[in-house]
Amino acid sequence: MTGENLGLLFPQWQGSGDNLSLYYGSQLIAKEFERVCKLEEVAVSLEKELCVERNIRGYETIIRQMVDTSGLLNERKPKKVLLVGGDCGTEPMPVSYLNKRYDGDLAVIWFDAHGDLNLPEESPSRHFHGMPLRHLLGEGDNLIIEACFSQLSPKQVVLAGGRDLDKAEVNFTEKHNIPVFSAEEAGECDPLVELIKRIGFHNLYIHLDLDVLNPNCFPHVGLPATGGFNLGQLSDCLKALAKSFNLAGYSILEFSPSKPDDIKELKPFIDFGLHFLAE
Ligand SMILES: [Mn+2]
Repeated sequence: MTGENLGLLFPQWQGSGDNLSLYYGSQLIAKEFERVCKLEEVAVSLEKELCVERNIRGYETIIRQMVDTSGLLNERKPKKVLLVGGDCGTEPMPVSYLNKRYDGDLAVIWFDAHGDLNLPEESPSRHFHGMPLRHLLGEGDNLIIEACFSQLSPKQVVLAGGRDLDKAEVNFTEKHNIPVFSAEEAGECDPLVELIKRIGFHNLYIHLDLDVLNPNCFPHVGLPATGGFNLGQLSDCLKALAKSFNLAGYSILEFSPSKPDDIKELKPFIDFGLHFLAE
């Protein structure tokens, strides 16, 4: 790993409300990376009692952990970021940092069964992991938006494998023309590559919430949703994207194991991350 690439372990689980296995899942993934390279860890609270403030569960902890991540990014100023989470609420700092660093020339592919596009006041669960993309797009809680390094515009965002979106999220994607590719439509990602080329982006952020995978082949997530990518298809897809663009950021999130062995299907996605960091 060169000095300009940052591997970040951010085991935040508070965005899921109460799923501490996301914490342990991130540590398991990190262990695989750390056979090869060092990751920087953002310290997170393990206190189970979380208050709802400003319509977000665990708000105070989440914002504190966000500020710590921001400090780390400011200090290291990486050119590339690998993010090992944790819940999807770990994304605002790494994505907004890279978007600023690449001056808006960054397409963000959101591989996720969910939209992560809720506003705090619209979220039935108040769980922040359903809200990070909306905040990255500049809507939601003011203090979180202000903590971000930059804002995305809707034309930078593509949802891949999204199939369990709330009504308000569907309305938002339609209003802003955010494309939503099903696993079938994405295939091995040629249509995604073509779309991003057509818009003219050179740099890419790949958000990988493991619930984008079909639970028949990978059920070890907090919020499984019927359908989705199979393992080989997703792995081919990531490779096709990385071959066509400069990969600036990559995350692996929401691994919720019930036993350590559950990690074995993740090998292609960990190898992909190792390759990314080594370049
Ligand atoms: Mn998600």
